[in-house]
Amino acid sequence: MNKETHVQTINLNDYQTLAQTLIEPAAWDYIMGGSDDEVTLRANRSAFEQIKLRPRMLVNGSARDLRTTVLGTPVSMPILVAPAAHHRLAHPEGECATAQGAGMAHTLMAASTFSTRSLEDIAQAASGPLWFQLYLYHNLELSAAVVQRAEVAGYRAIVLTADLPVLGNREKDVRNNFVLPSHMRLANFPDLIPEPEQNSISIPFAPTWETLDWLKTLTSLPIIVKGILTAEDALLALEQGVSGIIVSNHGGRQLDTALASIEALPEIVEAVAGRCEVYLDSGIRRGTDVLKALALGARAVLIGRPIFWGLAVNGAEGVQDVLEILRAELEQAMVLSGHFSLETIERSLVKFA
Ligand code: FNR
Ligand code: LAC
Repeated sequence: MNKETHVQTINLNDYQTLAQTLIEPAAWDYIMGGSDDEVTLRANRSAFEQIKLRPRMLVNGSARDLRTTVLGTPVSMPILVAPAAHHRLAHPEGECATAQGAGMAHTLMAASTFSTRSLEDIAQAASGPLWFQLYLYHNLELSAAVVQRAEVAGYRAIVLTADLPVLGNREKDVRNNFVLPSHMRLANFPDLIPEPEQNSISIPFAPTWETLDWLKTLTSLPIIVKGILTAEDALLALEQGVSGIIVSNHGGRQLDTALASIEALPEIVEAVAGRCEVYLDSGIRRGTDVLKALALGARAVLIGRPIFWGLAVNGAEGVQDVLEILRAELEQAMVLSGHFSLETIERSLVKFA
């Protein structure tokens, strides 16, 4: 039960419904929207629904342990906070509240280059581990500086987002003429004079595989590439020595009609063959979705939009609650399918339709 509103928030759908009443309509469209006809946005959900579980019965077990590690960092569950821009659209404390909520759930948050709180403020607010998501912005010197700032501030990995060489065609934002409200800035770049278009959805410049060579000279932190959807690119990422790959279509916000992330996962896991960690995001809304991703070889999943819903409804506590709901659902789904630990979850648990 949500204290202020007395609306029940027992699952992520409830959070979505309530959050919509609390977030400005144009900001809501920005957060929720996908590109073009939103085919991939819908596929991210329908692909999970089409995969069926093959539960095992009468398994002897009791202790349930959802703890795992990501690149050696302990987390309380295989569910992490995806990097996303502009959290202040959902809550005045923005990414600082998110970091608190993730810490209260004892899991990890990836903070976006395009945060509305600075990476240093986020690190100060955080009680849990952090990754820093990198967009190349403005010029390479400024981009190098944010990477180095993130390392100094204690972030544990750099996540290079690969799937945004240009912004996807989000037609809701075009129609709404959506711009970031003027009191919100890209907090990691306080010295940049705001140009009008800089307050619209900020547009980075395109990284390439060579960007990884540049990045490796700048930081000793492990590097993760986010936005991979093919085995071919997973192999190129491995050649570059990445420590992790996030299989993602950016929540259906970039190339429309691209594969659902969960459809792309098996070929990537097969190609990687254990040589780096593989994570997945896009469309995770239920514990059974997490279970399916784990069964298909993801080490952990990340959630994007539901974090905005938790933030809007109840700040840091809302973020914590969204994460705890997913944790409880995952735990129940594991027990119902005969799995008492993450280690026993395997490919045979799922059947593609
Ligand atoms: C994002 N995402 C994103 N990704 C990234 O690497 N850097 C960013 O700044 C952002 N910004 C962003 C803003 C908003 C409003 C959304 C909804 C998403 C993508 C994000 O990391 C993730 O891939 C998707 O959100 C996952 O899909 P779900 O969980 O939202 O379905
Ligand atoms: C987005 C960018 C900023 O998806 O990642 O809106």
